[in-house]
Amino acid sequence: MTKRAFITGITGQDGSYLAELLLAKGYEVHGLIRRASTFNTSRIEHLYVDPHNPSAHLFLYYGDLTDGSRLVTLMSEIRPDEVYHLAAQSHVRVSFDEPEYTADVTGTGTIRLLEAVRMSGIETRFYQASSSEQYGATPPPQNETTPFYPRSPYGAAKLYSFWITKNYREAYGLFASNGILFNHESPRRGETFVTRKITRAAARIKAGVQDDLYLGNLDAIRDWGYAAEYVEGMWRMLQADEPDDFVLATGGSVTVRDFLQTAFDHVGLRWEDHVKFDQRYLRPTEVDALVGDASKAKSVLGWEATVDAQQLARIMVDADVEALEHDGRPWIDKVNLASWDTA
Ligand code: NAP
Ligand code: G4F
Repeated sequence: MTKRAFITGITGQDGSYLAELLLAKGYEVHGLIRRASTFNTSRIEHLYVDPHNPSAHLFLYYGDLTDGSRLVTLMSEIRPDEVYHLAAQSHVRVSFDEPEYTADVTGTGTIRLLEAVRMSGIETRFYQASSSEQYGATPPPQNETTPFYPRSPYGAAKLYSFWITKNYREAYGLFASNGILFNHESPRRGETFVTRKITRAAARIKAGVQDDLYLGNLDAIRDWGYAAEYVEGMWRMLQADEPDDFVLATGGSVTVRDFLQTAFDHVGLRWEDHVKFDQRYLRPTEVDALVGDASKAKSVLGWEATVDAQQLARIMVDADVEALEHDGRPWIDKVNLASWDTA
């Protein structure tokens, strides 16, 4: 029997890797996309086959986490075996600018989807994309028993989603698991998250199409892993015997400054010659240090990260260098990134 998966956030970094993984495993993949005036499907273009073609296994549907009745319709019609809930307003700095919207999408959006599952009466397994941001001010190392102390509207919204997912597990017997994922990155990472901002800038400065890189707090510590590995962990959570909550992390502890050093070294540049401070990238409350302990995922799911932050930085810089070389547009695209990146 072909398994059917439904992915919210399929156009995002993780959604694209997960869709790739599930298609490779023989799943039929159904994804929620937002209507936009420009195409927002670039991360999954390589997977798309015209649905009129019998070989098509990927199907896309317009919808939005703010539209509960649409979610009910989709759950009733698609009747997925597995639901991967990845969609969110996922940018921490932006959540301070748009706290109410972030609560609606990143928090309430989850209850809309859980209710859609419940109201449609389907038998399905549910994955919630929970976050290490939920630990916030609680010092590392962090694992499944560490108390949460969110430090942003995003972290607080994710905390709601975490608990409501657990509540549906306990109240209705839904097979619902939280993946508490530490930062994971890739060449597909959104351009305003710090790792991608750095690797893209390193490539552009090396190519002579950018001079400076404006950043905020360089002292923050993160546990950066490779997104392609983390989606395997999500899938394993839904194949487990019991629903549960799992941390996925590398266990590594790296500052933003360390990541800068590795990325710029890789293209033979000194970051100190190009990086400037801009306070607009500071957050009203910062999360100083996130370092995960993923030993439960290793023992129960057999999942372990293999790519560390240094390897990841080099993978991402190489991809950004290659993208510049093949795109052909950097010469007409000479912009100062700080002029549009307010996140
Ligand atoms: P991402 O690249 O920002 O992708 C977010 C996805 O959500 C996109 O597909 C986006 O659609 C969609 N989306 C946003 N608002 C929506 C709405 N109102 N209705 C429907 N879809 C909406 O995020 P990611 O890095 O892949 O992360 C995936 C999930 O894991 C997120 O929930 C994130 O908060 C969580 N998480 C991420 C990390 C990490 O380090 N990456 C760590 C822990 C948890 P568009 O393409 O149209 O914008
Ligand atoms: O790359 P970031 O924006 O990621 P952050 O805030 O850790 O959030 C990411 O990871 C979470 C998991 O812990 C996810 F839940 C969330 O969805 C997202 O994927 O910032 C990382 C660090 C922060 O301490 C920030 O203050 O980098 C610091 N930073 C310094 N300069 C900057 C910048 N961050 C951004 N985005 N832009 C800067 O210029």
